[in-house]
Amino acid sequence: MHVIVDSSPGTSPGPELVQLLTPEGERVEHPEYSIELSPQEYRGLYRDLVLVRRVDAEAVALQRQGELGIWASLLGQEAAQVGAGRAMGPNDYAFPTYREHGVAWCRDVDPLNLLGLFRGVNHGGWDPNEHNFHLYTIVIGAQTLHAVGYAMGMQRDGSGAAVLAFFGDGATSQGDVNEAFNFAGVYNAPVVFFCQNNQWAISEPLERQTRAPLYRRASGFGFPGVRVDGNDVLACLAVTREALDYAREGNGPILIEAFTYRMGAHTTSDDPSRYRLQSELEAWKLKDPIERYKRFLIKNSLADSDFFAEVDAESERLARHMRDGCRALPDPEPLSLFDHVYAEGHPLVDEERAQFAAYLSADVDATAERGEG
Ligand SMILES: Cc1ncc(C[n+]2csc(CCOP(=O)(O)OP(=O)(O)O)c2C)c(N)n1
Repeated sequence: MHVIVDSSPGTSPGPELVQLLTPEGERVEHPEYSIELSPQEYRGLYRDLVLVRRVDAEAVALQRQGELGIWASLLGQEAAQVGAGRAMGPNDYAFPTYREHGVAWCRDVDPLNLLGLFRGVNHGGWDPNEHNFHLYTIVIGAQTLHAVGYAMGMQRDGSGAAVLAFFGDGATSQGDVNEAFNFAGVYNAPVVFFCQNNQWAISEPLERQTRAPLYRRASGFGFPGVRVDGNDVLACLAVTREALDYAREGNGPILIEAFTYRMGAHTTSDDPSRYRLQSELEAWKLKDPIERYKRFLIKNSLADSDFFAEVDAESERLARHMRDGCRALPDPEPLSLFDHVYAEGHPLVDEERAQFAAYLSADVDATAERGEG
């Protein structure tokens, strides 16, 4: 028997990696992907990257001060998220995990909403349909199924738009993600699967998830896959734009693997020094998505010191907005728990709401009787 085994574990980027910017900020050409933006658009991407990193840093600090229960940092993944987020058209719809703060930014979700979720005072607080950005999903991989179902609905409605489904490398081991791939392929759903391969699923390294590069998983389900440098915002934008066009034109799903690195802890409850070497982080710091893009802008005279100073000032204003706004977030009204369970209400939920309201008022009376009110 002649057996061909591809045992490449998929842990090194390889020649298939789509790149338009080297880690030194040199613009390079790619035979299949190109990008040409106006100077203002080039500067806009830098602004996004810096402000998104600031949102993240400020949230980590707020968690350390006891203002948030937990936070999942996106440090290192800014380019993947801004590139993908800015590739979306107004009618496209995104399904995030719990780490897509950069995509939320691109969909005009106020970062205070994200803080509310991690503070435990709301479920996200934004209207998904207003931003075409679904609520965060903590259950690993589940949102890929929601995304495919939504895409199938859009297909039937003839909306002409596409869905962008986010997930991590660890999620590719979930049944849900593989079921989503299969349904999307079989029904030719207009969905772009965007996997941020940040090399770690909490403490599990990529080599525990797959023997083959993740982008190649798509071929087994009958659709194309592409691997992009996830720390190169221009490549992520170019590849995602083209993938969304491909899906909108009725060609079916496509998988993008954005090869990147989670530079921070999994969440503020995690200590990565217990399972990975500092030298690995140091190597990835040299590929920092913001530093490389800043070098590109300077080398090509696309931005001057006034521009960088203005972005820094804006970053300070945003940080103040987050600090002040977070502490001022109101506690939720207990009965709001029963809102939005069903689109048009349900007798069982109404009954539960009435029971809980009775319980709350009984509790208040008992407290008053004990003279503690
Ligand atoms: C169904 C399910 N199983 C386990 C968990 C616990 N869990 C939370 S994050 C995580 C790792 C996810 O890794 P990955 O998909 O690579 O995404 P990343 O966190 O690196 O962005 C796990 C196992 C969960 N939230 N949901």
